Amino acid sequence: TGIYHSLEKLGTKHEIPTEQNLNIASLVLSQFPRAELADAKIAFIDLNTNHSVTYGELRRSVYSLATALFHGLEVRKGDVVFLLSPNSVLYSTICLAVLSIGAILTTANPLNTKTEIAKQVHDSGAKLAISTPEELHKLVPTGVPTLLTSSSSDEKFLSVEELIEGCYDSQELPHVHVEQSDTAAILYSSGTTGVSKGVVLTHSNLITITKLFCWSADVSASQDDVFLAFIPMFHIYGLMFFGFGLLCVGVTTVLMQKYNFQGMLIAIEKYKVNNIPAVPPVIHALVKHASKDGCDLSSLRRIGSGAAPLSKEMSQEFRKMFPWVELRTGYGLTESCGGATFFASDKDAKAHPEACGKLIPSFCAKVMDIETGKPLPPNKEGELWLKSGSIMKEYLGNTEATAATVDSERWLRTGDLGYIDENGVVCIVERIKELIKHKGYQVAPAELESVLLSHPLIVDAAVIPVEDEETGQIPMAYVVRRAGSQLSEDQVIQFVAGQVCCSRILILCRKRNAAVPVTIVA
Ligand code: 4UW
Repeated sequence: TGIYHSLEKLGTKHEIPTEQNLNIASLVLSQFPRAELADAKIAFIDLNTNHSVTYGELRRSVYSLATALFHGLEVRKGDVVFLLSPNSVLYSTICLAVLSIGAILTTANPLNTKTEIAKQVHDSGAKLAISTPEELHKLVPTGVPTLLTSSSSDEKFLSVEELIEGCYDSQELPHVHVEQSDTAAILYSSGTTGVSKGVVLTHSNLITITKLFCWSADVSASQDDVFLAFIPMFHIYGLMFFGFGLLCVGVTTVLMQKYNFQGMLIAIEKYKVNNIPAVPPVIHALVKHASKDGCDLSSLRRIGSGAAPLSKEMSQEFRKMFPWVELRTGYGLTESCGGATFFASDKDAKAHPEACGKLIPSFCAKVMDIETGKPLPPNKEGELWLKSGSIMKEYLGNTEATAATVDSERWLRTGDLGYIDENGVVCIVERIKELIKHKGYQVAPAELESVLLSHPLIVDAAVIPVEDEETGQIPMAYVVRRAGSQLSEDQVIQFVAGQVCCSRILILCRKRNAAVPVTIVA
């Protein structure tokens, strides 16, 4: 039939709950350690402030915030709440509180510009925003009522911390009927083509992927683990791990607001971190720079790599340098609500440094010939299609893009080229969609092109990826200037920089003969 099934079994312990009346927040909270254990066990530690919260405190904060949002601010089922914050001890509290009352969570990169944020606020139809005081200025122009995460000198704005304090004796969640089929989150991804779109994920999608995560954690994590979180929680990778999945396992997570290499080394040594979900540039940095730093990395037991390809050579070099650390690659998409492949055994992972795992239980795949559209046998390259209970419902308000991405049998076209071998090992060899990945972050060429085209002196623009060892890919723009214009590369770069998130801009420019395109490496 050309359909590949996961060779792993989920087992009764991780069976995906079928009862309709269940929401992701209740599921996660039901997995927390009980009573006194919960008050002793630390869920999160902030690396900057050393502030920590236990599982017991986290539960009480979720109850309090959900109560305040529902009874105090009248946030209702279906209302969209926009969250703009780097990783923090409050992040998962906010997510769980919002989801527990049937409201819909939409998250954004705190580095996004005002323009990008206004677009997402508008597209998602956000009714309420929650922001750090530092990012507040980006939300003010949208006119959306905004809560701050923590109190600031500006007394006009209520804060999440105050709301939690105000409802501190709440003993339970407000009673809101939430069904698994209800929308839970809208995360943004450009998918296979065009600009960023709202990926609509239901409670059922999140519950499915969380149960699958718990299955994978059974072979890769234990309650005594200390995880490090610099993968941002606004992205599906971080949200699944730190927002939901690891809270079900009961580990302690050290939070970094933002990745930096030195900070990571310090955190590992200080907190005896043993498990790090990471992206290829982090593996690259460890291979290139860790030996010079004299930091003690002996506590590390496992590091994950995903969100972008890791080369076979880099994988082998890493293992040579850190023979005591297991390196596990995984592959996923926002549209599949997180990880679709994973290596359950280190022996398998070691034997396939070019691959990104085997299908996670309950996932099926097809490898489709891109010429004929027919499914292919093992070891033949084609577009990877995926099916599972975690596949997104749709792109928000975009039936055309939805139909082009999820077919009538609910197969997701990933836009990734790869093959599956006879043992079920999945290998991604190339990206055939328009998407560019810079440090694991999505960059939509269409978005940069439309920014460039909005410049009065630019008549045409095309953005392509340039391969880069350190960051994966860098977006590069070809720009055609209006005839006779003296527009320089610097001016174009400044223009783009003002409108898109700084991780997506400028490095170099290369001058071409003035008559034809200016080439800008953005
Ligand atoms: N190799 C090659 C890979 C790989 C890859 C992703 O930003 P999105 O939509 O989503 C992600 C999600 C990553 C992720 C989530 C949960 C999880 O457990 C996990 O395990 C490590 C990873 O990145 O981008 C999706 C696109 O990113 C590329 C690929 O093109 C995919 O369609 N990509 N992982 N291991 N390419």
